[in-house]
Amino acid sequence: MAKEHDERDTIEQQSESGADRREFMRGGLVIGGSLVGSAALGCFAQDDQNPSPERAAVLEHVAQNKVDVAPGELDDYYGFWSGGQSGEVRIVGVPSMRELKRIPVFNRDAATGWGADDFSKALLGGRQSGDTHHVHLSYTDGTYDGRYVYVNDKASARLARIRCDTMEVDRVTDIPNSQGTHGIFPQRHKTGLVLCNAEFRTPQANDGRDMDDPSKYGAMHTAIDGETMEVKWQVLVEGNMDLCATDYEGKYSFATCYNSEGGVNLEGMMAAERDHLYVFNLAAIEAAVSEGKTIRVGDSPVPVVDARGADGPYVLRVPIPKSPHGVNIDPTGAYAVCAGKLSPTVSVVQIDKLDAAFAGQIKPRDAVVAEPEVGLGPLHTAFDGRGNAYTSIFIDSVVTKWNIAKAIEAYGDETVDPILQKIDVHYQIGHINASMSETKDADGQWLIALCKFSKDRFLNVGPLHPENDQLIDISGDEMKLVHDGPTFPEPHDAVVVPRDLIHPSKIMLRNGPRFELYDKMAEEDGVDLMSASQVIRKGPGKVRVYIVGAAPVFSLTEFRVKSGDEVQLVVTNLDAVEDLSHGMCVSKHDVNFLVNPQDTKSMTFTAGAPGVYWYYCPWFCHALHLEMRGRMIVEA
Ligand code: K7E
Ligand code: CUA
Repeated sequence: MAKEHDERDTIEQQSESGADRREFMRGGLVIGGSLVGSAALGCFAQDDQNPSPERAAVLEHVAQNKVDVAPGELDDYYGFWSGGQSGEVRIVGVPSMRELKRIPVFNRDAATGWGADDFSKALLGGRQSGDTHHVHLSYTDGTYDGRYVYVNDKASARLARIRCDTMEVDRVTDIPNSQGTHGIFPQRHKTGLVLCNAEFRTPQANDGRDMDDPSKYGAMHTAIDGETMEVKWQVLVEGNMDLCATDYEGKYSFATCYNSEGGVNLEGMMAAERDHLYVFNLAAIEAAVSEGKTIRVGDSPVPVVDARGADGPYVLRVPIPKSPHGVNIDPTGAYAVCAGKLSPTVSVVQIDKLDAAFAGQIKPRDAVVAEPEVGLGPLHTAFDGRGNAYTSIFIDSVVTKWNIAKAIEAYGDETVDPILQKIDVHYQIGHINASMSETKDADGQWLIALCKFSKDRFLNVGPLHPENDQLIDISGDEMKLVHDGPTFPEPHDAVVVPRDLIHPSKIMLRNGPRFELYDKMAEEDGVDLMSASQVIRKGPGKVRVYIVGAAPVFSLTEFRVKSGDEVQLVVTNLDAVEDLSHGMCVSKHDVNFLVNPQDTKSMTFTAGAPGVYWYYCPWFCHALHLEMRGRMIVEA
């Protein structure tokens, strides 16, 4: 990990940008005061006795507990927000709550051309929408390693990966035999598997069989390799699966199940008083896969372990009241906390009791060691690294802070009250997350409350209101609400990561699957992408046009094609200066895409009726930006 960061640092230093120098100077200026701050905090797991200038700046800032980030100042944390129905991921600065970037993932994005340029269109199979709920970063040794962000698509059962160095999607995996891929979670001991839950039960295989017999439907818990993004195996269970979690050791993964009944309508899904937490025994499952104790479902080549029915070596069902939603692992790795949704309780499962439960020595329910009442409609839980938990309560519109050790004490001793504080949030909170909450380095500084309704909190902007992502200071004994953050619908989940763990490049890195595609194309045509400036006829009705751009000119100020030609326009930005993006827009052809510094992109379209069509750079790049254009001459 350290080595990779070093390599990226070198790349950043080579870019020699003004902002690099500014960050460096800023870090240098505050280093004197930083040791006081870090001693007072004592909660970062990294080497705080000898902090890097970057980390020293973070510690200093956090120690002062500044909410306001003044003009020109940088946030202490990166927040990665899902984008819900927008199909994207957003980067939000914490604590300013300023939206810094939108990363298109499963959506067609007009600003960048994502979903329409050749690479992303192929990656998404031509689909133009998605529904992102859960974002999680890759881990090494129980904490974020700053390499990847994984995000689900509930709409089309997919998992995408964003590279943290370029902040672009490089892989998308279609998950077989699944619908409603909802909870996802990467393993935490290393960049290993990413586990993905199918929320919807479907016929297995879904090829026309069993359509009218829901008792035969099932759902898949899918393991995807976080490095290769290949589907490794699936486990078939009878109930549905909602949220997902992994332990810190690589032994188990978890899924909440709110429809153990197998209902297909509301009444049916709510019938039972208890549903359960599925616990997946990963070693037993992988042994079954390697021994071939698997089935195939439909056309998919992925091995499937059939674990439907009763508890067995692969899956354990821990009874949880009632229709549970979130499952979150505390930063010590000792407990899985399941939120009851239709029960006012959260159930605390002690993870080191699960081996005995798998061995039949105790009942699965005996692994539950606490069940405090937290309010009406508990959904998700975050942690501060000081033994406290924060549960989002949807119906009551509050966040309940409670102490885990006290809750365990209170289980059987009613005189103990584990509830420490309830704070109003506005309104109808879904997810909640705290800075580094899902790592062993939970630092107990900031809590993000993602509220579904904003009602009266902002100017009325019509029937579709913004969401309200609120910021709560949890560094002291009491929670304090410090900020309202309107967002476009609908981020479900967010993770908050100290800025020194993330090292994006300021210009494009010419590697990865997209550049494999372009390097192959250039080799085939015998051209150099960094200078190619020509029209190549690839066959009847097919033309490839290479253009390079450097502010404020394109290398071709005109090119000729024939009406009806399939035209592939390949554009390289030669500028290696940060912020100096160009783009390519062809009038009246629905062609419009971004080309970042040192980037190559392409889009394919059909040349229209004979005539002259101006193409131009749509990104403000130079005083002569408006002159950065040329003519596509379409002949009959
Ligand atoms: Cu609770 Cu999709 Cu994570 Cu929404 S899910 S809130
Ligand atoms: Cu290049 Cu505007």
